Amino acid sequence: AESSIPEPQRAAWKKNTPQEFQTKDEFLSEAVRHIETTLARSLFNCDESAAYGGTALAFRDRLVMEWNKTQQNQTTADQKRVYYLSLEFLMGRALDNAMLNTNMKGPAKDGMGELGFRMEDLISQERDAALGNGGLGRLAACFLDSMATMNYPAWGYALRYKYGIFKQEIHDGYQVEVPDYWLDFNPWEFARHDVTVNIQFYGGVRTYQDDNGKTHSSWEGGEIVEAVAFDVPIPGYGTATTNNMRMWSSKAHSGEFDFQKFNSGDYEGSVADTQRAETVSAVLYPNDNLDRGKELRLKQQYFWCAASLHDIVRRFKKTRKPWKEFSNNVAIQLNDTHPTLAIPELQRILIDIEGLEWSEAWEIVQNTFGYTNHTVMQEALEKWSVPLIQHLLPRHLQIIYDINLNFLQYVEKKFPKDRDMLRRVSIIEESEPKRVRMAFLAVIGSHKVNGVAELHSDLIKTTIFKDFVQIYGPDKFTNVTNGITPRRWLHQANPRLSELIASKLGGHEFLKDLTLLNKLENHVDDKAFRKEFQEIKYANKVRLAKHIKNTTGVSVNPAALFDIQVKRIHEYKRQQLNIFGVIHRYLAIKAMNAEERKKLAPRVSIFGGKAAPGYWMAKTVIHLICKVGDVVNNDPDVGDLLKVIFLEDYNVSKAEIITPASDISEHISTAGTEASGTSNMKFVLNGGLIIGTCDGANIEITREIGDSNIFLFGNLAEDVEELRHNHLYGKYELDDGLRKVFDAIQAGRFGDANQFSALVNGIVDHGDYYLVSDDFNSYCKTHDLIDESYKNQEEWLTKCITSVARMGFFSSDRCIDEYAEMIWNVEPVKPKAEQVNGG
Ligand code: CJB
Repeated sequence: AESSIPEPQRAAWKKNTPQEFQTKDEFLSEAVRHIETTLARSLFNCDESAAYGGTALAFRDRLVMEWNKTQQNQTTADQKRVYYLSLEFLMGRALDNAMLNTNMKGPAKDGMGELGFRMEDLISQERDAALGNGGLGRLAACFLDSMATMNYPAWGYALRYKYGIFKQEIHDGYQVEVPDYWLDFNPWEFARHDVTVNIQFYGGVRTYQDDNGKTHSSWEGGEIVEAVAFDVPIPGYGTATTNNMRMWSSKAHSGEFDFQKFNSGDYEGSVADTQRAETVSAVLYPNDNLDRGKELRLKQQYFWCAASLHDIVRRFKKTRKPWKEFSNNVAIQLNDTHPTLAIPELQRILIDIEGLEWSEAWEIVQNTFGYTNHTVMQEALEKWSVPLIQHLLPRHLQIIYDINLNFLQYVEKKFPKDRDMLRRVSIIEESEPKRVRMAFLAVIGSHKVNGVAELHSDLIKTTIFKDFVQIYGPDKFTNVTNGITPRRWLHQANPRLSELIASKLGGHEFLKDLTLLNKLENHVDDKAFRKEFQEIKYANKVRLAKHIKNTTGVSVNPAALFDIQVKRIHEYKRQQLNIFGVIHRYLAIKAMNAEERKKLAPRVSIFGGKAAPGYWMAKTVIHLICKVGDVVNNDPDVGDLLKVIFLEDYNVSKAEIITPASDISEHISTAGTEASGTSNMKFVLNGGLIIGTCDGANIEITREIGDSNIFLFGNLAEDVEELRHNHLYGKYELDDGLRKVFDAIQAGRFGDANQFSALVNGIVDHGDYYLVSDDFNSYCKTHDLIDESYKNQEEWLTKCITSVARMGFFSSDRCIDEYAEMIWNVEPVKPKAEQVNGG
């Protein structure tokens, strides 16, 4: 390592090591140098985008220097590392985060101010890194922030999609998808053209015997796609630790760019091969909580798993430790089943390439992996067709069959005579075609399986993994309730609130230990504090109102109650319940006289979220929201009493504006369907109250903040099955209020009723799977309660402040400590004293 380098060379390096900027002037000199040279712009054509670029590159340099030191330090420390495999990382923007985490925003802001730029304008030049769909991808991003902040030696492994989640435009009330080509200018990534892995697809398996008569298998032939590493530095907050997110990009293997074709004049043919290789990492699949089983998706999964494992194994081999040490050096967390192929892949590396015995290898595999489940919904559970895997990954299919055989023999011994048990738990579903149940493979190949909130972790043990609790015992299953990073979701999104809290708690320590927020309760009666808290909420609502005006043209009154539901559009999340409730309210207003209207609290109902391009029902819900908005927002009878807004293109950077601006937010999934939810936590942390069902993390939020500070409604998870049954057998009556809403829709009051018939019929005729009718009355009554509550502004404020003070549990730092202790068995590595950031 370092000590092997001769002293004169070390001295020369040391003398020339670039210095990290510490002051405004030093920052500015770096930024201007980048604008002039890297970006080739001058004073005369330095616009906001160039100024953003120069600032970002100056910060990137700084992060890369810290990154280098961190990596070296972690290598020397020789401790166990964590690898977080996620097909989604919803990172959002990086500049503000980098400035805040390095505590250098002030100097940067002043420096750019001298050039005549406002930092907010520069920040908003950046495109979101939107490599994810929703909660699952954002959770991965929060975890990276927490792991770096707490000095865990951890890497994220990602796929470098050329196109992230599509940009949503609304045309005439319909969603239109526009491609998100985000790599145009991405100063945060660092291409590693020297770090490549050849990934094999197709081909066949050759079996042969060695001199001792032992049988071996070897995967041969097929085609090669090259994986190229791109690294993104992940700075921790208030620490020098800068971790790495490694993204894999696909390109044609240099030997594969077909020179035969090229030389024989088939230029187009050879280019087509290149493009086919690049297709692997071209696009993020835009489905949330839905599995579509497409071949290219399977290719993506294997490509990224194989490249990551190769990288991890290569790093381990450098330590020259024996294989039995592997799982003492490496913990791999599978974010959902998307990376499950890493299990047979590691087994293949160990037995086919490294020559280990099956059982020795399998023990290493099980000790290495942990699996996080994020949903119990059937349509989201991945099941790959056996013929497809056979074709693409023939050796892996054999290994999966062998894993299954060993597993079923084990089960058979434990539960002799239970044939049905074997059928139920087999990794192979006996359907036509047969399918590989990836969740079962993930459970069998991991040492721990966790759900993401208490109710959810209980549910997986009684539903989808019930048999596995019998087989392995309950200890294999655990819970890690989700959390969010307070750096982005409080400090960055709501700087004024962060400052106010810091002023009361004597500093920003709470950003690293969120439980310190509980001290805020001492200030709940402090007049000046209350006033400032309220003013901040109002200012955040004004900011959102401006955004609404700019993007939709609709003026909303910031003094109205802001009622927000932003998340992916999904039937189980029940945006339809919300918009039916809005229509119900509209009808009520129309029926009121002037006196009654005066008593009503004005409301703004705000929606946002993307629908998967092929999810027709979700698109219909967006359309209904837009059409209701058109009618309500232009009805002179209504005025300020109700406005309905659909915000286009909800994403992380917009969430930073939206989240601090709620009075109420909606988390209203059918009980038992939302594994956790994380926006619920963001809204409460920012001083908004929530209306919600007894589902996911709402339950634990209630436990923490107290049930008088949350508006819960609706049926419980334990009753859902029976209610569904009742619907199917006609043993229920459509809710009266809902019937009136449907009558209004069917009378064409929001445009062509045919457009919405599937939505209505799904409830009236087709079993109301999400129990909208059963919960409708309770939902509307709870909204009435909210109106009443909001009238008493002092009481409302007390609820908000108390809730913020009690949200400490929901920091993703707490999650990461739980994973580290219960699942990974890893310890932090303290940065070296000479490191700069945050030191
Ligand atoms: N989740 O975002 C997704 N996509 C899926 O395919 C499955 C689950 C969400 O994961 C979040 C993080 O754990 C949860 O908070 C959320 O409830 C769940 O729907």
